[in-house]
Amino acid sequence: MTEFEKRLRQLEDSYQQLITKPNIKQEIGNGIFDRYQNPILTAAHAPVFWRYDLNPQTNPYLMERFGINAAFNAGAIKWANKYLLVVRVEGLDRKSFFAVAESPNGVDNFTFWDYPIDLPQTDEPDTNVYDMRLTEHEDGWVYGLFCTERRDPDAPASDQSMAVAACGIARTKDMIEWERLPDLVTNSPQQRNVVLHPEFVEGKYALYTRPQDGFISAGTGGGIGFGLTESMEDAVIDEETIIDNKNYHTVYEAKNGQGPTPIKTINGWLHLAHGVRNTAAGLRYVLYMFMTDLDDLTKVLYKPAGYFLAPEGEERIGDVSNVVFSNGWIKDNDDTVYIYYASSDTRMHVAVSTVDKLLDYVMNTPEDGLRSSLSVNSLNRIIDNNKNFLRAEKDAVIQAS
Ligand code: M1P
Repeated sequence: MTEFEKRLRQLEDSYQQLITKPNIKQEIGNGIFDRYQNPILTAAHAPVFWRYDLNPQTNPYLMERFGINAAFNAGAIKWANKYLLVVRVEGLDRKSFFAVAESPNGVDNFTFWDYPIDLPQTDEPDTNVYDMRLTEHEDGWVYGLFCTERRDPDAPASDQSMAVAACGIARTKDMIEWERLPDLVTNSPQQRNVVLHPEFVEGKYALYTRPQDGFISAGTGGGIGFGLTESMEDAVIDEETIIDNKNYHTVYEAKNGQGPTPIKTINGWLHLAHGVRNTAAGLRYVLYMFMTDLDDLTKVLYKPAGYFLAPEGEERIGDVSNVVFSNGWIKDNDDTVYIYYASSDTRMHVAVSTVDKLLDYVMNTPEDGLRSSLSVNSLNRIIDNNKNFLRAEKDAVIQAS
């Protein structure tokens, strides 16, 4: 066996081991969701035939020709009985693109399809694309809304980081061929984290937006907005209503953004979102939840205090540390909810819950009183109730004996 063949075998063996490794639930969760032990997707999940030229004539050292840096921020959909993620795959060159990975069970064995998505361009080509949210709309299309980023045309030559973020729109009927539509037009100079609602509202398409003044800083924008457009073929939102604002001394103090498409339940629409605050160690991204009214999508009915899921252990470390981000979840036929989240802009994980558990969490967790003493009141109510309950239980045992 040649050195080339030996190395190729090693690469293929380690890839096979990785993609077939069973994922196991972590012990003792918080009762709301279960985390799993292994990330479900990493840069190393990129197929060997993406990263290497396998021809010994043209690549005698079998060296990497197209390195992958990260696999994160994935949209999600159940499709033909498979759990599909439309993953933000980032090459060593920092450009990200979309690629579909599928799993038979939603928690492990994720493998990438042979080719990344061939995303058509508009007249103004994207420099970078990322964070696709998938929505199966009642009009029959699957829409993928994502961030398209281009250099700010007003940036001076001395500044090579100023960018403009906008909402790109593509749609498909088979998850393979994608039709590109014009970018969303709003009154905000920049948009990220735009998500399409799955149902028509007043006969129009409804979108969750995230207006922002600058590329990183939300400035006067930053809340989760809501707006309507007549068409997705020429999507224009004239008026954005902020339905969930950033707020002083909360986990969404600096900015926030809608996560995946909300899930419809008998009690209301369940939303997963990310909240950002600034710290001495940099920005910290966590996930939080809230519920909106079935009839009035701009009305928030419940919003538990604080975060739903925050970076833990190794999740805290990566290219952009101290970040969790989610733009995909799947509600299965049996009401299991697979929450796909990325850690530190590096890798993908899954947390598993159910619609019932998420409803219980959202409807029964105390809301943020926005002051320490009100947080103490919430805690005291729980302690009082527990003491009363335990005393009553003890009394009942004494009486029975
Ligand atoms: O680096 C953390 C996240 O930053 C951005 O999110 P937001 O628009 O809310 O600031 C996005 O670039 C996202 O992809 C990234 O994970």
